[in-house]
Amino acid sequence: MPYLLKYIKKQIMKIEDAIFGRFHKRIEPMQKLMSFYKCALMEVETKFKVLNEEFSFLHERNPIDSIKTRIKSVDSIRKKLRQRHLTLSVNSVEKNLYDIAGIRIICPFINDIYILADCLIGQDDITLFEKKDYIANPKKNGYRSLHLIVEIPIFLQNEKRYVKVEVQLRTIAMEFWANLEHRIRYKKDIDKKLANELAIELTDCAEMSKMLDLKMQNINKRIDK
Ligand code: 0O2
Repeated sequence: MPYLLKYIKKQIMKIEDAIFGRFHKRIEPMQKLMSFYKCALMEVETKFKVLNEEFSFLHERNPIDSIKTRIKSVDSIRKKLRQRHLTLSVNSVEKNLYDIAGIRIICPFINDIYILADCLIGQDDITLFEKKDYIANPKKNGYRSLHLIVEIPIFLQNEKRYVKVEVQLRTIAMEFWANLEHRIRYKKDIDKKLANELAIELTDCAEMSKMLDLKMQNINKRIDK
């Protein structure tokens, strides 16, 4: 019986994939929605570039080291909808997923993160939807970053659309740590014992990176004085 259930489930997933895949490739609404996310990302990226420019003019240093943007792949969207038992449809994507458009702002110092986040949230065309401060409250594994979900208007030929964008702000040290942790997490054929050992080491590293961030920030403050 479990085999039969598994078989039926697999067949349903195949049908869903075919429908979702087809509708992604051929049907306009999904492509249209994805292009709205791209536009929203451009808007948010520009906002950060403007803030960086102004800050560097005022303080003679850049609060942004680098910016990364990404649009979630259709495969990842499908996976996420399925994990959450949500309908595979364009409406469902727009209504339920807030991280289709993602921008990561990498800063030299922790202070820069909060200054930039406050400046963004304070802009009158931005609506803050969600804020998760994993710097003040790191995850159990040591993960640190400031996450924001914001909504921004994009102006099209005949309409104005509001689009959600996930903003992740972190320091260079946090980015270094998160990239390595991500690599281990998504490595499929890693030995379980080794994975556990590495997870413990990474938690130690998270503590070290936190100390490093604080020390570097302190040095920077003294330079400024
Ligand atoms: P990807 O490929 O980076 O987009 P949600 O995403 O809202 O469904 P959650 O966990 O409530 O789920 O959101 P949260 O906590 O805001 O985390 C979302 C994103 O933050 C993740 O996206 C990662 O990019 C990053 N992140 C969160 N926790 C960790 C962590 O422990 N380690 C690392 N390396 N990154 C983390 P995705 O969708 O997982 O992946």
